[in-house]
Amino acid sequence: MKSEILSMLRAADGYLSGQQLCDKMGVSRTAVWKAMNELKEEGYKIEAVRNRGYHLVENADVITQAELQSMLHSKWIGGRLEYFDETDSTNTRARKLAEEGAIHGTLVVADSQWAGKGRRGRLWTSPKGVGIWMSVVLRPAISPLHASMLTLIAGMAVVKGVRSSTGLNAMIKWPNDAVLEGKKICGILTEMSTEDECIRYVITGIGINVNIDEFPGELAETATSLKLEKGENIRRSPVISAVAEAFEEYYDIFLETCDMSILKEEYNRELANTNREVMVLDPKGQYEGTALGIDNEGSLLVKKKDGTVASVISGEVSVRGIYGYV
Ligand code: BT5
Repeated sequence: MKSEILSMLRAADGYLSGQQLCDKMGVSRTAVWKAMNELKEEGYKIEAVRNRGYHLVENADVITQAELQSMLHSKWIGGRLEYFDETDSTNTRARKLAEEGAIHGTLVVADSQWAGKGRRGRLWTSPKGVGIWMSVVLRPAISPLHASMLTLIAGMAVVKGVRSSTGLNAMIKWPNDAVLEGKKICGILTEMSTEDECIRYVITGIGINVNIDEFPGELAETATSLKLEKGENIRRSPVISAVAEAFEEYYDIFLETCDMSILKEEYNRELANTNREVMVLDPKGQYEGTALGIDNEGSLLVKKKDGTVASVISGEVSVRGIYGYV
């Protein structure tokens, strides 16, 4: 009921009387009044004006189950939605749900994580109320060999979603970051479960720093948030919604070929690493070179000092800028 009220208040573009809300939803005045009070307690600013009705003052940054339901316009992402005020890690939650049979597109969102995960056991700082910590359960009928490209798809979706919802010109740092002004605003963690060389499920976790004012210790050098770059508070739910829609769009295109051939050109335009001097941190030995862009398989092409071009596969190595994070 609360998500319906939110949708109706937004669509009303003015005031909506209690009676109109009761009639449309077929509930009592008391039920509407109770739901309004709950929404106010959750942080929404709802004005009630005598003889005119209710009006939603649209700038509170609230994420709840009802808020997300009323804001998501995606086709299949969020078909099942699980929201948590706090959790260990949305990826861990999504994994458990997937093991229990959760459908393709199940979306897990948390307001805070106490054990947010980065790649290879690293930690992801996920403070309360100021970030987007979300994971999607995917069940693609593709070879596990192609699954790492889903990270690239997610990167494209973040960049497009952030741009369309905030106007900020985020770029991709291959393979799993999005950056603004050379600093990290987003990290992506893709995990997979396979059986007999088939994918059982993939979890794509996306963390976006939205209204974080300050980063602890070393992160102060490498991380930033949408708020720090834009200079104003940003509502998270429209960003979640825009990223989900963009993800669906790119996912469908990716499935046509199971590689990056159609998306490569756009990806490379959004790539912050292009033509940058990078250090490839390969466990077999690190080397420097110039990043050229990705190939059809999603590997990063790096021109080495001796003129040869290496194709760097994500998952095995990290890439760092020589003159900064990118
Ligand atoms: C990542 O790993 O960047 C993947 C992060 C994925 C986070 C999302 S949140 C929703 C979902 N649930 C999870 O539990 N995880 C996913 P990696 O490339 O390994 O980078 C990790 C490194 O980024 C850390 O070692 C820190 O140096 C840095 N870092 C940690 N928290 C950060 C933050 N909030 N913003 C920017 N950098 C951060």
